[in-house]
Amino acid sequence: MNPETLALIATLALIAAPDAMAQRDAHQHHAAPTATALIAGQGVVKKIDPEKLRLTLAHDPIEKLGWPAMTMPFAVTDKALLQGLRVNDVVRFELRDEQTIVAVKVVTGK
Ligand SMILES: [Cu+2]
Repeated sequence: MNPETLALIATLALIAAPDAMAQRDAHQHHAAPTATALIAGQGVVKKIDPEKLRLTLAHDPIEKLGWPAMTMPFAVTDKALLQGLRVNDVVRFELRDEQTIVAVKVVTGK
């Protein structure tokens, strides 16, 4: 190997090293959203309150949260999520931060 090649390899190593660190950083950043990942659940609509942006559900157990089945009010991020819902509809929903519904879908209705 001639000195020029060695110099090139040394330069490449210097360029590559910070890059590898940046990749590790990126992975740490990827880990953060896991804490706020959405949690899916299923339940029956008990009460709809568009004024207060609230939806009361009798939800099935939510294993990820260690919750038993219960009836409780949830906040909804948008009034539009409540449109078309009726009491006794069976819905699937997605929760953010354990109390805020960000998505609702009717599975069956009566
Ligand atoms: Cu609950």
